[in-house]
Amino acid sequence: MPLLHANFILCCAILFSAPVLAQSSVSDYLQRIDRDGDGRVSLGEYQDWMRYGFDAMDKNRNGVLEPGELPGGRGNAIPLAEHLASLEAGFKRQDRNRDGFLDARELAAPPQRPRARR
Ligand SMILES: [Ca+2]
Ligand SMILES: [Ca+2]
Repeated sequence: MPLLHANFILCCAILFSAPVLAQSSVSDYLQRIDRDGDGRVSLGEYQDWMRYGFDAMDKNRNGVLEPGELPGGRGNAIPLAEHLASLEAGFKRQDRNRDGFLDARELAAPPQRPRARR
């Protein structure tokens, strides 16, 4: 994964995780992501929520973040599929008990650091 992409994901993670730092708002935050209202966040719900950042940056709506659309105006292009794969990796890191869902406690945890690249 290109370093810039990792930074971009981290920025998104920090941006979107900021509201959960206040413990009292965790349930509100979960409810906003939890589309089907089962009290936990599935991978699909997580990706739908987190891709807002991608969509907001994808000015020409072609499903790819080109260098000109990236912070700083340079870097490697990021296809949506690659972004979703990165979100999935992040989701799995947050899913501490590996049940395939994020509960309020897992959602409130600070973003986990990506594992060192091989
Ligand atoms: Ca759900
Ligand atoms: Ca879980």
